[in-house]
Amino acid sequence: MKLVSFKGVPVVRGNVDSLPRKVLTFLEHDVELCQPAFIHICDGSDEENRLMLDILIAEGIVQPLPKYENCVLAHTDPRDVARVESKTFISTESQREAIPVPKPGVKGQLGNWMSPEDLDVAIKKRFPGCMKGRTLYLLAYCMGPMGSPLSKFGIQATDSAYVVACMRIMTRMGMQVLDAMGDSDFVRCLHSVGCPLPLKEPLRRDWPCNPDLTLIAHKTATNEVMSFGSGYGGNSLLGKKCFSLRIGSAIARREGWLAEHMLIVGVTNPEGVKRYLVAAFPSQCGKTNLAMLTASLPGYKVECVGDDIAWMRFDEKGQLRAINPENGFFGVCPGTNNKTNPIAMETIQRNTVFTNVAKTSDGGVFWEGLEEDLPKGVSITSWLGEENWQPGSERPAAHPNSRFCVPACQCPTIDPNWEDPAGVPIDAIIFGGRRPVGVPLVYESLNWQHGVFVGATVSSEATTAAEYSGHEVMHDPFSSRPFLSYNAGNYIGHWLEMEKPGCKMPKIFHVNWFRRDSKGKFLWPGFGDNIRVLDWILRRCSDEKEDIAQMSPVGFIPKKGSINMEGLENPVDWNELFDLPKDFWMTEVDNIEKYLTDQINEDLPPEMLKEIQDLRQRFSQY
Ligand code: OXD
Ligand code: MN
Repeated sequence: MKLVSFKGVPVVRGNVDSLPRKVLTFLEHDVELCQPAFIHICDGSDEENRLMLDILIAEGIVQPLPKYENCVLAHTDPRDVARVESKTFISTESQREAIPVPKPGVKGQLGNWMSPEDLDVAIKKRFPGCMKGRTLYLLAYCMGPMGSPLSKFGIQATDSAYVVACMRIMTRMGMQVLDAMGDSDFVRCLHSVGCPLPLKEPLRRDWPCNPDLTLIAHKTATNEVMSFGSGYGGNSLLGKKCFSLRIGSAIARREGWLAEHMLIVGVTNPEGVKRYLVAAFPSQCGKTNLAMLTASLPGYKVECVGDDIAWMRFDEKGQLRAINPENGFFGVCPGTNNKTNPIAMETIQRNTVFTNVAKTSDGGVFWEGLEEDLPKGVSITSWLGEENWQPGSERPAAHPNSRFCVPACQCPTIDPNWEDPAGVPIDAIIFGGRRPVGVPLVYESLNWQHGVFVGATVSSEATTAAEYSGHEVMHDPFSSRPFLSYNAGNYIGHWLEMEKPGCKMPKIFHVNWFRRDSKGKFLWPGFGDNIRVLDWILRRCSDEKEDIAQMSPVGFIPKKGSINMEGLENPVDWNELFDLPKDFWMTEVDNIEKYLTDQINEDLPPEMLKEIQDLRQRFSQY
């Protein structure tokens, strides 16, 4: 069979002539720059997916997992295991558009900027000829439900079949998207693992990547992402953090909506009343667990719309509505088990790509937290290939950031409205973090402006492990610090501007599941018992005004006994959970003030200075 070619490059699958004009121009540019050996236009079919997995198996990048249905396991080069914030850049004409200018002598922590000129140089150093000998896969995808006015299109060119397989899970991808796109605009994403053939040096663990030259660059003005050198996670599945959060929030600012690092759930109470809420926690603080919560209170049901990202805008009636732009879950494996998240465990039995977890001799997977589920007589090979790995070994069985990538529709508690093109109505916004001391289980902000302050001042204990270290609590505004794509001062300003006459502003809350007693023991059981806190929050959003809250210096806190504690396995210490130590909070206000004024400096909205003053004032009188 004679292959059709495009710009002299054979097209091994798909029909270039049927591509929308703008997509063709994009392809032409990428082909000329990257010089692939073949072009493959992805159709998103099952058959194509099988082909991708067969290629990956033949190349030694993934292996089948016969214990489950259609699941595979990938192991990366150990140097390519996580998002790399230090190599992630926003490129805008002026630096101040992208990041605030900190106070003199202060190192900025709110993103990395690159000038368009420097980015051009960086691109020229990396992309010309970077796909030599490889196939360029062209993916058309849609972030958000097909046909929703809130959804957006993307096109990604990539030379990684692993990325194709994962993007097919994480986004709506393929022919139906190309058909629906017509001449609509799309976010332009170019990705290369940075290993043209023939290789200059041998691959490690068969995983192509180029850690020395890794770069993830965003041009927010023109909706472009260029990612080089990494094949893993948010560095390469460009629909997720790069598009849905970084480019997404820049578009959202221009168009007057919000793109946030938030889960979305629907909660139905025993009376059958259902309300939706969104919650923002920093990475690895339990968003996926909360999104898939199994309620410990009888009669309550929690249904999942999304576990990581929410796109939200007010409709014509002034109701805030949210969609989940994603189509799958890219969740952290270690710690996930039948106690912490039985729903996730059920979800990942089929059609899942696991990455960097350990393998069992019966063709299954293993990670820290699954010890009790391990069948007798089974041996473990660690993610690094250590055979007969034993619990307690020096190195973990699975990488701490190992992941499952699975279609959302497989989740047994997926919300029936999760693909509603209109989005789901949001009544409450929750912020939170890991705060071992001083921060109560839950409080409600006094008003929208105070709620924005609560979001801007999110902090969380830096953790890669579950043990209590009592170490550094890091600021993470809106739980989005690694995903900010424009000046954090303007980000806060945009949130403030969302409050408009005619809009029903959701209430804003802060939760902390991670407070500890003086011996370092958690004060709150968490997991399924978090429904008790969600219940209080949603009662606060109800039109029936119950007498369940009281004013405190941080905001409204629950009146003693107003959170349903019936049936808790162990009693909790209410006073300790809601204690507001004055000395802690006076220091906290100083820290907040220093962080915001050091980092955001002249771009900090004055409303935040007023909130700092008011919080200090309330505590000084406490
Ligand atoms: C993620 C993250 O992968 O936030 O979702 O790091
Ligand atoms: Mn995330």
